[in-house]
Amino acid sequence: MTPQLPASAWRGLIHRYRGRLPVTEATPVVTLHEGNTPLIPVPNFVKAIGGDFELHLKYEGLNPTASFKDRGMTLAVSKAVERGAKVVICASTGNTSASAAAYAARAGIRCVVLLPNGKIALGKLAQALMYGATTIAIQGNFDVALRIVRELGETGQVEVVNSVNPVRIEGQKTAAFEICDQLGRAPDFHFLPVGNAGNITAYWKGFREYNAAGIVNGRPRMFGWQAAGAAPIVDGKPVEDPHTVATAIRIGNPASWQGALSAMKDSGGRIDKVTDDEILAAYRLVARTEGIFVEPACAAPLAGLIRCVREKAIPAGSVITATMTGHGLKDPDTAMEQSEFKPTVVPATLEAVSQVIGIR
Ligand code: AN7
Repeated sequence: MTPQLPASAWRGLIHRYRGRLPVTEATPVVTLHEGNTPLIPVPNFVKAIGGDFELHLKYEGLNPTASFKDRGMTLAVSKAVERGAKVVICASTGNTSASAAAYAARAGIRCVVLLPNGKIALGKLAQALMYGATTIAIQGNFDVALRIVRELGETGQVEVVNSVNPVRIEGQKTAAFEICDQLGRAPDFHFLPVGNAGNITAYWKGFREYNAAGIVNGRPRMFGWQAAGAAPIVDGKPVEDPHTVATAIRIGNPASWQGALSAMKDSGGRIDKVTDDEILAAYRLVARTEGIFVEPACAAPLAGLIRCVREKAIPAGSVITATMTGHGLKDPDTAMEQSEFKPTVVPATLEAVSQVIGIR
């Protein structure tokens, strides 16, 4: 039975933005009611970094599989099912595989994921396994995995749901729509992490479309951030052996390289890199000042913003948005390392506990 819901009920982003997405009445909508994530102002963080602007974080970690990938995946799996696909496949640094596995489970089709062995955050691996994906760890990095997946796609026997599938970009652009809807305007700047570069391509498309439709007047300058050890776009050449603590963006040869460059050039933006130390400092700071726990990749744009403040590159009073692409719980190992937890073990008495807290 189809549940009767009030018209205002959130039913996922295909339902909300149907007119701007490549779907028809014939498309079977595979949804976990993704999207509609909060846009949270973070004044404590801005104060801590010495900024004099507004910053709002688009907390994409609150999607059903805890990353922004669900936006592209609801559409990619819906279109795959519409075409009669029985198997979806992707290469992934973790979040795409978690999302593909969930939406395939929802659709009742098979999912195969190729992951770089040993370089996947624990939570993401747990997700692929729990959702029942055929999980293959390859002895190579993401870029190699994606090459194999593309070759498998050419056999016509599997549907590739990486962002080389243009439908993924269409779904992901809805985050830019939501930001404008939530802010009542377009931001002056949008900051986000860059790995395979699908998301920066998607956001720029979304911001342009909303502006062209007259829903908002302006468009933001797009500021994308790579990790220093995996910064092919900044360095101007593919990175053979990328490395960074932010495993989500450990990518040496991004598929949407050109899309990222267009977003940067057309918006008057910037694509730059930050070190792992800068990433980790921002990762801790946003958690402690705002209670917002993100995975390390999300801290790349925050570290980038700290850099911009130092360079006085942001005009006073600017309205800035930044995408927090994935939830902090995805990567508990890095969180435990970074918080340097050394338990204070005490006798189980009021006195002993009071003494540690410093009250009496
Ligand atoms: C948390 O899951 O590429 O620049 O295979 O998981 O669109 O690639 C993940 C990418 C940023 C970079 N933040 O986005 C994958 C994968 C998080 C991510 C990115 C990813 P793109």
